[in-house]
Amino acid sequence: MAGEPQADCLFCKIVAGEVPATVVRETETTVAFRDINPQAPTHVLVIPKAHYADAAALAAGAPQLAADVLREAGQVAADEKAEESGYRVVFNTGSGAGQTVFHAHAHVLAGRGLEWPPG
Ligand code: DGP
Repeated sequence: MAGEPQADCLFCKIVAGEVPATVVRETETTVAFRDINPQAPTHVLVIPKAHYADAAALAAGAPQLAADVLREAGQVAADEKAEESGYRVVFNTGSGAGQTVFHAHAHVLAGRGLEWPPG
């Protein structure tokens, strides 16, 4: 069922504390933790605690939760002092766009120059 934890989902396991992660922020509905393979000096993932496969499913199924994730992405950027220099929030959606973990997550990237268009 939409939003229910999935036994085979890595990020559900992080939410449950079954897989360790370097958590930088947590709310009632979201967790933010450092990416295991950082692509920038700041690379934090913000996830909803509830399981939705990707950003589109999250936005369609739980719009307030999608807003919570976006708000927390902004808070991570503020905590990392990235507001002035700028930062990027990315939702890879679908394997063709590079999504490898099918639990919705926002990448918050900062701390270096970020090219546009992205690769
Ligand atoms: P994506 O490719 O957009 O699905 O991003 C998945 C990200 O998750 C990727 O940047 C690497 C990160 N990741 C994968 N496994 C783990 C893990 O066990 N712990 C943490 N902290 N990050 C992980």
